[in-house]
Amino acid sequence: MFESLFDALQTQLKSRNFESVKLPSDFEEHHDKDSRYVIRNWLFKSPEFRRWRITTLDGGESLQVFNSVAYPIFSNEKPILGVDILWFGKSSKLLAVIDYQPLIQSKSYLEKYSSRLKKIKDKYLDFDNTQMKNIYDSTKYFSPWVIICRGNNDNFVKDLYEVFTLILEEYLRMNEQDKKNYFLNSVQIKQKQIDYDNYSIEKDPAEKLFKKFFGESWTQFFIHNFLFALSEKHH
Ligand code: BLA
Repeated sequence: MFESLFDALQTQLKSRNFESVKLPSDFEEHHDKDSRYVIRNWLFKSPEFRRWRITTLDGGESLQVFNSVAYPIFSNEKPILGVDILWFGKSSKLLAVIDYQPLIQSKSYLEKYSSRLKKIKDKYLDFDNTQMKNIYDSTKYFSPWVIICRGNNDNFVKDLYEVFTLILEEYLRMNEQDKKNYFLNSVQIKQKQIDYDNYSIEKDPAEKLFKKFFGESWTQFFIHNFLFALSEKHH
């Protein structure tokens, strides 16, 4: 269902000379025992990005997920790009969350990097929502302009493509244009990215779904070694 988003992202990364990183076959593609759910993963890197991962979960009519996280290298203080887009077939609900996820919450950092989302989002009224339920703490690793959209119609899917590609292009541009740091040094950036992975592992509602489909041990291995690879491994 989100193939067009996936294709747009892959095209952008390939045209910018990102290198594709080979994954263990069990991460490349993994099925539940009835093959009703299939999870696929891709990993890219470049001189500016230490890790750009993409995950899709294909549950046919009942569930479709497109998830991606871009981590700049430790000498680059830019926000993490976070994308979580889900379609729940039974209730016909689409949830799209996209953010330039800030490493710190200082006003000037947010203004400099994350506020670029505002210009994009202002053009698409359906996406003018920043209200989160309480799964995540909206003041930790989310910006005031986080895009959270809950919808269900076709028009929305078309807008989603435009919003996604605009956000992606702006994010890549921001990382190409200004390579100086103004707020954090490499030690701090690294610590913030570790903390992001630990925080995400603690909050991510995906774990519950994965356990249901793929079992406890594969799920633990997958989230600690692929989704949030800097997280502490022992729990
Ligand atoms: C919410 N993400 C969710 C929910 C589920 C998933 C089941 C709750 C849905 C609901 O409230 O209706 C599921 N997330 C997944 C799955 C994957 C996944 C299956 O990552 C597979 C890989 N989540 C992220 C990233 C962001 C993110 C990178 O992984 C950052 C943009 C955000 N997901 C996010 C937020 C919510 C959410 C903020 C809650 C939305 C809200 O509070 O309204």
